[in-house]
Amino acid sequence: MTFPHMSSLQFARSASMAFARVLGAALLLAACGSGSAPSAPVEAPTTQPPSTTPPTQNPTDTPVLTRTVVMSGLTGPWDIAIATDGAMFYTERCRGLSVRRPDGTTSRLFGTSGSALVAPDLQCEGQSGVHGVALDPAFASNRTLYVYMLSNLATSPRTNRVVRLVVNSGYTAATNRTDIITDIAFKDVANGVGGSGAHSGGRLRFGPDGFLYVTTGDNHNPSLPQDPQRLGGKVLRVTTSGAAAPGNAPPSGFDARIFTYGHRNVQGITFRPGTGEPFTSEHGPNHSDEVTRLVNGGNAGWDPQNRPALSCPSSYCGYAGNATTMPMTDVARFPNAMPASWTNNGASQGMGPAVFLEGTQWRAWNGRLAVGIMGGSRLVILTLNSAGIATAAENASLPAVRYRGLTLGPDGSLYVSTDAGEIWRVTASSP
Ligand SMILES: [Ca+2]
Repeated sequence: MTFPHMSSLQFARSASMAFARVLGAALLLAACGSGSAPSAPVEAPTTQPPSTTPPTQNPTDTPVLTRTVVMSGLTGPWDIAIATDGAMFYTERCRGLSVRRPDGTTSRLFGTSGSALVAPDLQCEGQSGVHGVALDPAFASNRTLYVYMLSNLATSPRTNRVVRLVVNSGYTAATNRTDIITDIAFKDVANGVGGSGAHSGGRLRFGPDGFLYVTTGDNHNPSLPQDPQRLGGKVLRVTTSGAAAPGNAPPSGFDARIFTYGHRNVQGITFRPGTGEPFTSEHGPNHSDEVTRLVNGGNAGWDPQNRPALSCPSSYCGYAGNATTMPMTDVARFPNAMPASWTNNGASQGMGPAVFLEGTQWRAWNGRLAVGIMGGSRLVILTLNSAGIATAAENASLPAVRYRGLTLGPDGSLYVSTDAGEIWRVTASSP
């Protein structure tokens, strides 16, 4: 499906985005205090620089966005999870899990040296390391959360795993590490299409059904997405102990933890308000970033193997073709594949995370899907019809950065992590 590429309205928004960027930069400079140029990012995160971008005027139905830089100077922030008391957990890909308490102070809870609980097995390699974080639905009472990480506890190959932790009441310590999934495929060695550590997926989210959804990637491994037993190129749905959730309906012979398969590299998963349907977002190769509405047991249609007409390094055809010869959703091979909800106009811009916006403060965007684009440096707001197909797309008036993580907080605000080392809070209000 296609959309008009840039309407006059979008053009006006682009102009206002540029203005907001300049204004945001000016405010950040002002926040440095001395009037000198901002210093380079430092290891230790800073908190609460008072750099809030004032609202800009928008059309009546579009919410006014107010962006506050909550943290800066982080090292590769990846994902965010927020407790009801306002404590904000965040991961940094090569460091681990940290928390920013409601008073603004921080602690490193889990990961490399200096963390309250050190994980000597933690690896940071290529795109991989510490990725998703999700709070247990009963976090307020059981203090339990989940982290996705690359580990060397298994070797040849190493694996991505999901680790369960318990955090104390003061948010100063993590204990009771339990590895609940230990066998998620990892690209251990480079091959003809790229270095090790590629395509590890790694987003964690609880669904409204109370089960944990885990997204994985194809590792540049041609057979992985359609493999019934290995866990790469999948969405898993498990209990808080990592067991297959009841009701998973993959085809016969599949690992029972698999909810959907045939994925390339799923970077986001979120659940539609009202229906609870899971939607994923994933990178395209050199075309077709995809948003997909998941169906239990469904095939997402990615199969980068056995394409004799293409020249495929290391037998991986994922980069060898085009939208016709190497489609993200191959309905010729898999007629019942789940269709794409949106393909980013056929482009590949490094689609990252996705989250549904919810709450009347989001005005016309209430119930719409926010999708972070990394290479494309924008946040897209999709309107979906009842069949889950996008009928409109617009860019939010926010700075052009690589959007790595998106989380809706309990306060209804959108929290964003960026590859520039920042975490923002974006609040919505009426014009
Ligand atoms: Ca697909």
